[in-house]
Amino acid sequence: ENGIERPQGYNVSYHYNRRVENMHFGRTHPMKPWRLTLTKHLVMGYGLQFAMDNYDALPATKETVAAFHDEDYVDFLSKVSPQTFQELSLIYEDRTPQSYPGDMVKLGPFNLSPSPGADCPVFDGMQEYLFLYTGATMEAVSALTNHQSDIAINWSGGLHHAHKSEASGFCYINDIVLGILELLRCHQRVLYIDIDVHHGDGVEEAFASSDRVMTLSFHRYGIIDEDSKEKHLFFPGTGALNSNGNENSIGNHFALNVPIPKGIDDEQFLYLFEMITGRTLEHFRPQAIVLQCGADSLGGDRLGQFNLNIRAHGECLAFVKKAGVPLLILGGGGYTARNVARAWTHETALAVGATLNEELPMHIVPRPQAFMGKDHGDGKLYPELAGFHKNNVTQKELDLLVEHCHEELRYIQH
Ligand code: VJV
Ligand code: CA
Ligand code: ZN
Repeated sequence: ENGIERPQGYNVSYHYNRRVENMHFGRTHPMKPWRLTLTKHLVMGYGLQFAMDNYDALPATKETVAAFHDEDYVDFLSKVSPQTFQELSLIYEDRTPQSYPGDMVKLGPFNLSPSPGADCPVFDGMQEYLFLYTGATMEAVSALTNHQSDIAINWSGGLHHAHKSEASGFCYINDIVLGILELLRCHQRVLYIDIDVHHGDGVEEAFASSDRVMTLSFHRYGIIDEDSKEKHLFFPGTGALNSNGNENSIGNHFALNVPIPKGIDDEQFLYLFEMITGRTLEHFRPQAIVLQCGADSLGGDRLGQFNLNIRAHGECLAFVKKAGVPLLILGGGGYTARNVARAWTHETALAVGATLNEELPMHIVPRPQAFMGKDHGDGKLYPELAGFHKNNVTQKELDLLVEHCHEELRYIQH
């Protein structure tokens, strides 16, 4: 009942370093590392730590990070601070991208910025945060490849937008790519699944020419607000249905994208997820799976536009777990902190095979206010989150998405 046994014999490990909690991207920046504090409070409040191996993650080394990232970029990341930004910018002037059209934020080298209004600001303690979330992912991969764990969890990881030599969308180091590269040393085929509301562009791009890594992302796609005269695309704007890997390489057909309009509900999302992921598992037959569980696909998220409830989000993990291969579970987006904590606690319970009480263990949680009151979920684990966005998804659209993906999968036969 409280997750203190190991019912199905799954070995689950939890990889975390609480120093990530102290980091601040900026006072009003949507990415709040303290959502990880709230997650820890709920996980421990329910006693789930007794059902897992708990590791204190060490920071990744520069060498580890350079397995994917450009050496100049890694150097810059490990040196830069709000104090040294100006000086270092002069040295790396030629690596500075153009600003977004219409955006006032001044960008610096590698898409980093001294401005607190930027997606990827430079903040105090940044290095420590970056190398810790990456270190936790690498340690989780080690637990899997050493056969110490069947499922390894790092809620501080899952930063899918970072490119080889550029930060993007709150992501600086792509811990997912680094983790997959390491898994490839032991496993012939790795499947990456991404249920964050944003497209997993950095991971897809890194493995676009590989037939040993298949990437599958479900995401909001299209114009953010149809009623506004500004026709901005939902970030990052990639991940169209017909984007299926590098066509001129062996990786052609080894990327799947499921672009979704706003407002999708539980039943519709699970229909897509199970129809497409199920067929992908049959055709690709992965030897290991990485699941990015971005919680910004939940209803009521500050940046997301879906209507998913916590149980439906968790069904994705439960479905993937049934494949029975080594599983790396990562966090990602999630901007309404109390619901991020609820979802990732529920998913930790699914991983260990525990059922949780709907009443939050308020007497044990240090910050119960965060979960109390009508607008904050009334002390419940599974508050109703649907209905924040108008549902623009039709059955015809769902069938079109499934049909395209099934057609793509016919090229894959292992
Ligand atoms: O939409 C964008 C890019 C702009 C240019 C930069 N300005 C700041 C925002 C518009 C076009 N970026 C997205 C990035 C989303 C990243 C999601 C990451 C993940 O969940 O997939 C994985 C962890 C975006 N949407 C909203 C914002 N940026 C945003 C950024 C801010 C902000 C408010 C909204 C940055 C600073 C501050 N407020 C103070
Ligand atoms: Ca996604
Ligand atoms: Zn996201």
